[in-house]
Amino acid sequence: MTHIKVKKPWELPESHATVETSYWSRRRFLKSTAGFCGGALISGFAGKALAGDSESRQAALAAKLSGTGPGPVHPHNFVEFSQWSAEVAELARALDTRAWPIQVGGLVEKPLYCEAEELIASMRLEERVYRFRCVEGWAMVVPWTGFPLRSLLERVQPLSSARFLRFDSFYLPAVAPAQSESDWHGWPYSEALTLPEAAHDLSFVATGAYGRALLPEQGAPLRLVVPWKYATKSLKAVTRIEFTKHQPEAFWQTMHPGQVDFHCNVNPADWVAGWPQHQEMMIGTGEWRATELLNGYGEAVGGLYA
Ligand SMILES: Nc1nc2c(c(=O)[nH]1)N[C@H]1C(S)=C(S)[C@@H](COP(=O)(O)O)O[C@H]1N2
Ligand SMILES: [Mo]
Repeated sequence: MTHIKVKKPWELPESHATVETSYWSRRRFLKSTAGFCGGALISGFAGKALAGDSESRQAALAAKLSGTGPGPVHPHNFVEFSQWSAEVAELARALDTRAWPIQVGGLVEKPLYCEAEELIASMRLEERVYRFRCVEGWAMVVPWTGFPLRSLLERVQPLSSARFLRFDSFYLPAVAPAQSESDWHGWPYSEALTLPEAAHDLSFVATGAYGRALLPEQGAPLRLVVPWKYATKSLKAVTRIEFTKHQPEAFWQTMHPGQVDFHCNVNPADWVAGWPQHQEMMIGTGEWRATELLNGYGEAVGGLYA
């Protein structure tokens, strides 16, 4: 029998992907926008910038741009390593992602504990070309490799009492400088989804991008990718997934109480911790455009919030 691949309405052609050299350099973004997710707000700027005072924002921007340090211009947001995006890549290379433990438990029939490599080898990998949008206002289109989160759900079989999933990244203060330097005790970086969100076809676990395995700074060996939500939800270096009955606290929600909502669904009407979200800049082309509700995935996921 011939197999006919039916195109999903949310599928983007690979030709829409951000040009790979622009993905890595992100130069145009660094020159033109200030930080939020890079974590400048973790430090002293926090209170003031949140109050929406533009002088503090300018200061946060200046600090972010001057903080490029000796690292390659290859910026990533990964606050466990540094609040300065440009030095993340170099610092993150200290993370040994081999023999990476993955634990999936809580309210499930069949808890799972194995190494990431084993899990990846047991999954059918596919490519997904997704829009990716950070609260800082930059956007890109990334060709990820990985597997649908849903296939992991099928494997562990959530109990009927499970309503949420909490995703934890690692806690390795000897390797990730910010985890030992910061006196803030909310580590590990964690995020959460509702069970229906996690079971949605679009929710994805990435193992690679642009046809290559993820590097540590990209969240190797496994990262979450939830394209209709701000990138804060796309947690890097997942090591634990816990199915829970009650809504878990997420990293940025704890950092900015009352100013970052649980869902973090992309919405042009939002102000996230004082940052307007009506516009976004495309990495690579530098084009500014209007933010789309649910990052353009409204048709696919709108039903989750109806
Ligand atoms: N563990 C962890 N995951 C994380 C973050 C982080 O600081 N730590 N930052 C988030 C934010 S705010 C963004 S914008 C993206 C950045 O992903 P990229 O560097 O692959 O573009 O990762 C997300 N996942
Ligand atoms: Mo972000």
